Amino acid sequence: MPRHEYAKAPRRAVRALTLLSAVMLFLNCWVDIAAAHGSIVNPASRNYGCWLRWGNDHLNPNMQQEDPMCWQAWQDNPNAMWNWNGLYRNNVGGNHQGAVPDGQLCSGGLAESARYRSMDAVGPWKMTNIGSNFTAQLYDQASHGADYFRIYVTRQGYDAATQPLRWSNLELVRQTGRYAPSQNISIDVSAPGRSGRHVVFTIWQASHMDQAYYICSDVNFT
Ligand SMILES: [Cu+2]
Repeated sequence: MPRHEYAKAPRRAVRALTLLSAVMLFLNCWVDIAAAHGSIVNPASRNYGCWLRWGNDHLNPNMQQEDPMCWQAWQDNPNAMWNWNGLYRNNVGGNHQGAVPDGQLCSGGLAESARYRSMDAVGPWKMTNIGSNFTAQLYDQASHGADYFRIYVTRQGYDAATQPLRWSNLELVRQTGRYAPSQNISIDVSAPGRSGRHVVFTIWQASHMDQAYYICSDVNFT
């Protein structure tokens, strides 16, 4: 082999690597679109909880009796459950209260869209038992990271089983700083002075673009 042939090999390797990274970038975007996003998995968000309990058993007629709120969501639009990780709003510019009206907090103000309006339904959503100090766990398949989280818990006296959720029902109990991209993020929360049924309302401001998630988790303070 002539001497100059040796010099071509590294160039070929660089070209192959460039192509490979282009392909990986493309795959990464594709995964982001297809598999998407995330939610609070513990205490489980409304739609993640439905997916967890019924995703493998969605034709079971017992759902109506055992889990009426998931059943009404399933009847209204099965995608509320299948797309449990896709409840977000783009380009809200940090004006969460402007974008999300009272009574629509659990659909992120998306009551107009058929997919998520069932999340705002008032009734006996299944709860996760927690104590005053608990950890909120985000699972984010796309590893968007976070500019911040704001975690609110309803005030004692509010009853999510009979009253629509309004901003005035909420107390901000935790505001965080930034989180680096990761599939799993855990946030310690303290919400003393509560018992029984409550809603944990999480705003997750993702970092990859102006994308805000509005997440209701039904909890029982024990
Ligand atoms: Cu996303």
